[in-house]
Amino acid sequence: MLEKMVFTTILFSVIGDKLRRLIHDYQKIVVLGMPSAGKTRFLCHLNGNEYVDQTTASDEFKYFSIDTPNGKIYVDDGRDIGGTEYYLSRYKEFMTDADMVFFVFNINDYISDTDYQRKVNARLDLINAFRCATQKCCIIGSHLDVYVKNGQNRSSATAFHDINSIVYEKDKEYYTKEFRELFKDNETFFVMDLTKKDSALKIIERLTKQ
Ligand SMILES: Nc1nc2c(ncn2[C@@H]2O[C@H](COP(=O)(O)OP(=O)(O)OP(=O)(O)O)[C@@H](O)[C@H]2O)c(=O)[nH]1
Ligand SMILES: [Mg+2]
Repeated sequence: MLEKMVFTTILFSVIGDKLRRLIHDYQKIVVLGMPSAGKTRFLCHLNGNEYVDQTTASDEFKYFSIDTPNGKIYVDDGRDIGGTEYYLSRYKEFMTDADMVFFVFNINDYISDTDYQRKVNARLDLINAFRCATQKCCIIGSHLDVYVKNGQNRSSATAFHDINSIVYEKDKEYYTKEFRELFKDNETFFVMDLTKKDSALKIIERLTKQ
C-alpha cells in the first residue's frame, strides 16, 4: 500500500513537472562566485525565500517566477552553490544546460586586495572557458555600498572605472586576461549593493530588456 502511494506521488510529480515546462519556458540559472559575495542574498531577492546569513554548501531551490516590466520570467529548479574552492572542479558541470550564468564577487575586495583579485580572475577564466554562445553570462560586483564608504568621491561610475582598469590593464607577458570579454558588455556587468531588495530585480530587468 505504502509503495503504491509513493509510486503515485512520484508519477504525479514527474507529470506535473513535464506539464509545467510545457506551459511555460523555464530558464535554468546557476549562481557562481566567491565565498560571502552575496550569491544566496541575490537568489533570495529573486525567489522571495527568507535570507539566512550562513554559508551555503549546495542547496536546492524550487522553481519560481519573477515579475518584470518586460514580462514574467520562469526559473526552473536549481542549486545555490557555495563559494568554496571545493566546487571549482565542478564549474563546467554546473554551467552545462544553464540558460543564464551569474558570477558574483565583492568589488571592494577585488579593488583593494591583489590576492582576492587573483582568485576572482582564476574563476573568471573558468567561466570564460566553459561558457557557450547560447548562454547569457552576467557578472555581478557586490558590496558597492562598502566600496563607496571606504573612499572619497566614490560612486558606481568610479567602481566601473576601477574594475575596468584592472580587467583591461596592459597584458603582462605571462598572463592574458581573456575573460575581459565578459566585461565588454555593460548590459551584462553590474555593480550593486546586494543587501537592497531591488538590486536583483534591476539586474533581471536589464537582462531581459528587449
Ligand atoms: N554590505 C553588503 N553586504 C552584502 C552584500 N552582498 C552580500 N552581503 C552580505 O554578505 C554576507 C554573505 O552573503 P551571502 O549571500 O550569504 O553570500 P554567499 O555568496 O552566498 O556566500 P557562500 O554561500 O558562503 O559562498 C551576508 O551577511 C550578506 O548580507 C552587499 O552588496 N553589501
Ligand atoms: Mg550562499
